[in-house]
Formats: sequence, C-alpha cells, structure tokens
Amino acid sequence: MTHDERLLALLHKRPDDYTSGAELAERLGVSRTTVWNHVEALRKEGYVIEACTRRGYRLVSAPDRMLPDEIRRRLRTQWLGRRLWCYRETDSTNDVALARAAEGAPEGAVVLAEAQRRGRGRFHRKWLSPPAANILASVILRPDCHPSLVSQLVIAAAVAVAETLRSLHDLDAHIKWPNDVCVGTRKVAGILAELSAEAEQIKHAVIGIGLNVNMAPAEIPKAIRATATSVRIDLGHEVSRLDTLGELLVHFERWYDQWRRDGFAPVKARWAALSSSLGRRVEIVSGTAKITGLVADLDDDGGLMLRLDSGLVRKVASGDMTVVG
Ligand code: BT5
Repeated sequence: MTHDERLLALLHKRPDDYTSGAELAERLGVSRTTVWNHVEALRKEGYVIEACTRRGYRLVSAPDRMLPDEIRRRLRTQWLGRRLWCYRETDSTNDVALARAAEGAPEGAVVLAEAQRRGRGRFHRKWLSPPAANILASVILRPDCHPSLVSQLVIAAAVAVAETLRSLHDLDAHIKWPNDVCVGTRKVAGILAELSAEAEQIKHAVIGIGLNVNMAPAEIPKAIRATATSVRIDLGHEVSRLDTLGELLVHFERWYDQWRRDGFAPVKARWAALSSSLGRRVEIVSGTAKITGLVADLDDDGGLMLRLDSGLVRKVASGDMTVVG
C-alpha cells in the first residue's frame, strides 16, 4: 500500500472522529509535515478532509472516482475485481486488459478508465464517453470453452448490466440483441468481447463494458445525442458510479459462476425475461444484408433464431437489430 492508501485506510476507520497528526505520522512512519503533504495530495484528488488544530484530521467525503482504494472498499465479490488497474485515460480498456491477460493476469482482473482515447465498439465503431462520467470497464476471464461460446459471456454481461440498473436504480432496463442494454428506446450500455484463442479453446477473453452512468444531457457527444441515455438522464439526478460498479461486479460474478456451473440455460432464461425483442418482429442489418422476421429464440452461440414470413427459421449470427412490430 502507498502512504496515501494507508492514510486513507486510517481516516476511513474513524468516520466520525478526528485522528491526530502525531498518531497518523507515527502509524505511517513519516513526519507530520509529510502527513500534511499527503492530505493535500488527497484533497487534490477530490477527498474532503477536515483539518482541525489540536484535534487532527477527519475524512468528510470521498470522491466518486474510479480509484482502486474506493472500489475495493465497496467490493462485495468473491473473486471478480480483486485485481484492479485504474487509469485516468487510456486508449481502450480492452487493449490494456488484452495485454495484461497475455502477460498472465488472473481471471477476474478488471481494467477501468475515466476516459478512453480510442474506445471502440463492434466493427471498428467508436465508443464515446466524456471523462469521469461513466463506467468503462474490461474484465479478464479465462473460460474453459470453445471460442464460439464467447457470445454467451456477452449475454451474461448484458444480463448483469440490466439487473444492476434494475436492482440499484429501479430502471426498466432491457437487453437489445446482441450487446446493448437500453432504457426505453435509448442505449445506456454496450458490451464488446474480444479474445485470444487456440483452435478449440479460449486462452483468455476480455469483456468490455461501457455503461453510461452520470453523463449529463449537455455532455452527450453529438454523434449519439439522438440514441444514447444515461442513468442520470433517466433518473434526473446523479448517482454513485462506485456503487454502480460494485453492484455490476456482484451481478456479473454471480452469472459467470452460474454459467460455469450450469451452462448457458439459466443465463438464456434470464436473457429471455429481460429481452426487448423475444417474440417481436425485428429487422436485422448485417453488412449489406437485411432480414426481417419474428424473434423465436436465442441460439447457444448467441445467434438469434428468426422465424421468417415464409415460416422458415433462420439463424442470424450478428448485426444491428431494430424492433419493427
Ligand atoms: C458496443 O458496440 O456497444 C460495444 C461498446 C463497448 C464499449 C466498452 S467501454 C470499455 C471497453 N473498452 C473499449 O474500447 N470498448 C469497451 P456497438 O454495438 O458496435 O455500438 C457502437 C455504437 O454505439 C456507436 O457506433 C455509437 O452509435 C453508439 N455509441 C457510442 N458511444 C456510446 C455511448 N456512450 N452510449 C450509447 N451509445 C454509444
């Protein structure tokens, strides 16, 4: 632990009381001036720390920032997020996670960023997010399965995001195949899975999650103003990003554990309950092809089974879907 982290841990222990500069200095093994310097540094990070002559220091509030210490304080998982990397800015958290995974990072390690220079979606699309407003996270997993089953993990992540928005924020979130979570007609989250695999076996998978939490209406990038939303926009007030992340990790861990234990069936059943398209008439654009039909089912590799007007059932592996009836 760094001095800052140890200082915070000490202050967190006494939320309602002061701790003297002398005690902090002794516990950290530094001078009182050094304690003061650390307090100043933490204040610059957004911590509100009261200093009172003769009584010492008291932590009044912590910032809602993606800081490892604050995330760990809220972790309620067994294994997911126990290893964390947090960046103020990076190219893409998926890139960092893929690199860390290749270097041997453990399953459940999570990469977070406040901003991405080159956040991406599927098919080289951009993922846009104003700094320090949302959740940009990439989870490293090492599932023992065929590469084609990675889409089951995308579904599990979408279920976890939708459940988080429902349980913590009481939002009527639903899943839009294949990888969007929406509130009403607007997209609040997207998921991007990338992997390194041998022919029959995943070496590691990275599940990237972009979840719009505190993005204000005026902050929405122009390109997505007509289609995106955030928790803040839907609720009309800001919420804690740290609590939202904590809840998301709990849900995702639970679904991943269940998937490993019982296979895809329970995840699929939950997806069906949260899906906005099951039983609906949809149009799917995939490359230059366009196909219309009734959503009959989800295939085991995440493809959508469409009942065409001719009565034939056809599988669509990927694409962009719009509900048309
Ligand atoms: C996705 O792709 O929805 C997957 C997005 C995954 C983003 C995360 S953030 C952490 C990790 N690191 C990364 O670099 N990526 C992952 P797709 O279905 O292709 O949707 C992309 C489209 O969504 C864009 O073309 C925009 O139209 C729209 N979009 C971009 N940013 C958005 C946002 N913040 N909210 C809602 N829609 C957005």
